[in-house]
Amino acid sequence: MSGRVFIEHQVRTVESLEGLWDLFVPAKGSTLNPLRLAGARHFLLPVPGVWETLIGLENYRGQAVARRRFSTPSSSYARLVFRGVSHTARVYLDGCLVGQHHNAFTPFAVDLPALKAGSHELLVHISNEHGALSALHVPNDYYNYGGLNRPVELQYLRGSSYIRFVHFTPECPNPAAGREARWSAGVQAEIVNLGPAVRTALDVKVAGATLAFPQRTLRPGVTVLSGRMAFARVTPWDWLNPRLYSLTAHLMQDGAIADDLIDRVGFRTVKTAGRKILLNGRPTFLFGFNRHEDTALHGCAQTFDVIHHDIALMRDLGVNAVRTSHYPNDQRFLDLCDEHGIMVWEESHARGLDDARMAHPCFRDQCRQCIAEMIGWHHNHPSIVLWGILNECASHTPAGRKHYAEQFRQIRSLDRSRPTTFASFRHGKDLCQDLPDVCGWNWYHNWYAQIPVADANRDALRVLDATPAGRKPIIASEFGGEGLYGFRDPNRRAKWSEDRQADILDECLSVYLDHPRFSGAFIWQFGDVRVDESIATTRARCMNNKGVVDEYRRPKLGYEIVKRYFHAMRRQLGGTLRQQTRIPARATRVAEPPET
Ligand code: ADA
Repeated sequence: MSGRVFIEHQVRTVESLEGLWDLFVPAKGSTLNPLRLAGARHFLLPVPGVWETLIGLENYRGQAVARRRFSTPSSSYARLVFRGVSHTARVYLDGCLVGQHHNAFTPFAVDLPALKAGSHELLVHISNEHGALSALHVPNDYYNYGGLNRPVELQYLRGSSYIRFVHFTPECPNPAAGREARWSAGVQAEIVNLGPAVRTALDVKVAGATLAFPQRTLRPGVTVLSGRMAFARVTPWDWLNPRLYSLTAHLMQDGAIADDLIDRVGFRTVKTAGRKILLNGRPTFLFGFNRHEDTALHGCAQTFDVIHHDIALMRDLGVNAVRTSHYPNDQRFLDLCDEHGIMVWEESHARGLDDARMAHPCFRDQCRQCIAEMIGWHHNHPSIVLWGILNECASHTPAGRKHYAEQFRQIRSLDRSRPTTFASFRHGKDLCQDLPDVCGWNWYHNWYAQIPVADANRDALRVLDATPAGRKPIIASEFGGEGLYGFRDPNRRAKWSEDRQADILDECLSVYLDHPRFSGAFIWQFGDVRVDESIATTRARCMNNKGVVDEYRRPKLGYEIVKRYFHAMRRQLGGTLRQQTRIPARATRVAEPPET
């Protein structure tokens, strides 16, 4: 298993670098030189993996060097693809610095134009420090782990050029018209040439249609090709019928396939109209969870079986949506959301940053890079229906507003096919509600406050509707309460008990799920997560315990209540949807269309 749940390349040779890596940690009081590891403490790190899962490093915050040796059979152009390194990486190959990256939650690649035959030493110098250069990885209500948290691949290229991305953007003027819907797509391909100029052609196939880019001279560097495709008859992607199609791109050189890229796409449009979110032209309602990537035995380096199990639990609970709080997620998780009809509010990395933190000298660049990588790598996922930013940052100040405005401009310059959003808790003091397409509001009326949700919600909506949010869809983006797994208190129902958490969720869902003013409701949160020691005073076990399952995925009392509400929503909304679009009674995992 590499970085996706399907094979991305048949022409490119992809070697997974998963498995045991050497890990070197500086001896106490010493510094770490990646090129002189003598004297460092040695561990073995399963990759993907974070060092907090290793005995003796459970609380280690600092630097380490991960080392892996490999051999190549012949000289070739190659790429190293890191799906996630937490949280700052400097990559050395045979003693030379060949790449670097900041942010645990977005992939990056390192081109190797002249990889010689023979054995090689790969070193990744990693830091999970809350250092002076880290504006987003700061002490927070989730944990900043250290390690190679997502898969690592070595890709051998057949020639000097490769297809980096093919962005497929479905469009339709009448998506609710069933068989008469007129689907088309914008296609933008990025080709990288690591060698001298070459003559190449490119073709892109989807659902029986082919877009052929005629032969041209590919100069060294990046070439962007754009075109359009039209489709006779395709089945839309919807949360009840998540129909996927293969996208296959071939780069041709001297009459042979020099490189390929396989992806999956879906035909769906998502827009806003007044106070509604429209999926394929019809109002929709997103219901589900906020989910951190964090489990007891893996930290943020979730293996595929763990990811798959989370999806299975969310399907059991009946969700039709998930919010990737508060950072871009592992693409294997997004692939499964595509397959299982789970709509995604994907969010760039930021949580709870005030003006001072947003003024950090690295803040703008780190946000810009995270957004560019999130959209660059995740563009084709049909399940992603919202791009979100800056959860509960300083949206109540003029300085903060400048950042929100800049980041929404950046998103719209990269992808206009999805609405934008952010989650605020500034309520009546927010200065940014004119900026997003969809407004997210985090409310904890019956946890941090102690007021009946229905009353508080009515007052809150009155305030909210007096702002620019009044003209837009609103999502209850966070609500819930702490519940310590195993703390049962059926009579007193004290705060922190599972019983009280179940009551809190019952009350919230009874208000938010059926409220005509809302277009979505996301419970905070799916699973309990580790938090930074610095905020442990309000976080029992040094965890955020608001999950409906704990960090071992054991369900709490609230699980069955949530399941009842969400399945009722599926029946109610699904029934309506089926009538509207004649969707088969049971969404089936459809086979891939026959390739032409
Ligand atoms: C905020 C924040 C979440 C989490 C939550 C809580 O809304 O967005 O990340 O910290 O509060 O548990 O209080």
